[in-house]
Amino acid sequence: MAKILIHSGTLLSSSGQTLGDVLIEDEIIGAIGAPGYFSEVASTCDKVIDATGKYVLPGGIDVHTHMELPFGGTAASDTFATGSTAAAWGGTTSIIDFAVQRTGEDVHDGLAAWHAKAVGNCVIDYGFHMIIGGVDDAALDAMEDLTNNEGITSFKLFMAYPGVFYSDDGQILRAMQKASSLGAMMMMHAENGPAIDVLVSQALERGETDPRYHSLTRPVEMEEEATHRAIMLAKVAKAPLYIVHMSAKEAVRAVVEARDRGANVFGETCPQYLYLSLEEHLSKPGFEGAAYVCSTPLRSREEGHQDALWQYLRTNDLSVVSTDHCPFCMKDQKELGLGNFSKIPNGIGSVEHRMDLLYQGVVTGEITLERWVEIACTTPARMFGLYPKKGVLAAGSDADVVVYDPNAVTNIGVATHHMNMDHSAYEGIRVNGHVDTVLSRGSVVIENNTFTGRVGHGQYLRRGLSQYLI
Ligand code: DUC
Ligand code: ZN
Ligand code: ZN
Repeated sequence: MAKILIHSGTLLSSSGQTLGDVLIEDEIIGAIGAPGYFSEVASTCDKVIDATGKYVLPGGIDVHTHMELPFGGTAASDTFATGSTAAAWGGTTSIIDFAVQRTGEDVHDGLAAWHAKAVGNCVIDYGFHMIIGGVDDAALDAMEDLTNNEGITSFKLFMAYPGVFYSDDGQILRAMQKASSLGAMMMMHAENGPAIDVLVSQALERGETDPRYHSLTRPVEMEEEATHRAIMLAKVAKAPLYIVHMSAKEAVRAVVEARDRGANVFGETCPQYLYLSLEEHLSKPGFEGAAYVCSTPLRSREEGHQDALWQYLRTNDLSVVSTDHCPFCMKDQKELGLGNFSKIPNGIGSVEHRMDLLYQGVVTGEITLERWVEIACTTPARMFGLYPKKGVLAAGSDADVVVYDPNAVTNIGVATHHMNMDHSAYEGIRVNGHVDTVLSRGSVVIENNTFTGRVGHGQYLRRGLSQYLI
């Protein structure tokens, strides 16, 4: 049996921190002890990692990625191999990607296509949510099969992108009723797509073609209204609801109200909505702002969305931070929207930087160390049926472990990142803190600033039901 000892680190959980040692046996955590507790077995270990002065935490779980997603006439530029490698560099040891059923396609065919992209290509473990792009009787039957037999217990619908992924309210209600009967989680892209399409056409007619119009034609009200409508539909269907990539503080207010009345409604945000803005990034001169086109869009800093999102993270009104990792290169991809912002592929890539960027929230006093672990590791695992296999340092859990050095720094940018992108939304940012060592199911994948993992090591995760539902 292969044994690894990590000793003398500060062990972090969502509820506290303590000095201690972690003994890893093959793929799982065998035991956790006080400092020195395993000193007698240290000589029998295959590897000993000194974590003195460093944090030891569960591997990050990014529950919202889009590897190779076809979008706007192109496809997200990270494969499962490049994207999962980049994730590992950044201390993320599990991803949940979105398999896609487009309108007119069979759900099982869409799922099979996603398995084919991922199998044998991942460095870290991976699971799938299923995008249902055509709610009909067959799709509803498939939701049942996927929940009961395939380990896919969460389904994403879109109130945006008419003609591509969009579901109308009747379809949404039917899917929610099905999810309710299964105990599955509904995930919602909450933006009023048909109304946005009108605003986009009117803007283009006025000659407003620059990237910043992407945000101006997707006003806060379109996210707020759709979020409220989704919550009301979920209430009627008695379904749990997880709103993805929230950027508008008014939309989160709707989640707060639902949670205050006891509803199973959850909100997710992403680093781009915490750090980037309409004024400073999307409005950069010329076509530079295209790098920051994503949906929901970046919001105005003057209106205070970013500060409000940090506050909602502190109060647990927002439960999870994922990346919505959906990378496109500027060359040949974002460039599709030169002269017409509506043709810019939507997405920002940051699967490599989520843990570091959130740790900045600890450094600047926005969140505690414990909350960092909670929103990036533990809650994602519990929310999507991976706990306690993932998301916690505990005997019997998978040995997905990050040793994090708070005294080192990370320079973010194209020259140093491992994502398949020719730009970075965080170019030039210097982060206090650095991913030191990463283990995925007991295998060291990052060490001494070197990748030691293996494409194909990552396994498919069959997930259970969310553990936040009564
Ligand atoms: N938003 C994005 O930014 N990209 C892909 C899909 C989405 O909803
Ligand atoms: Zn979305
Ligand atoms: Zn997404």
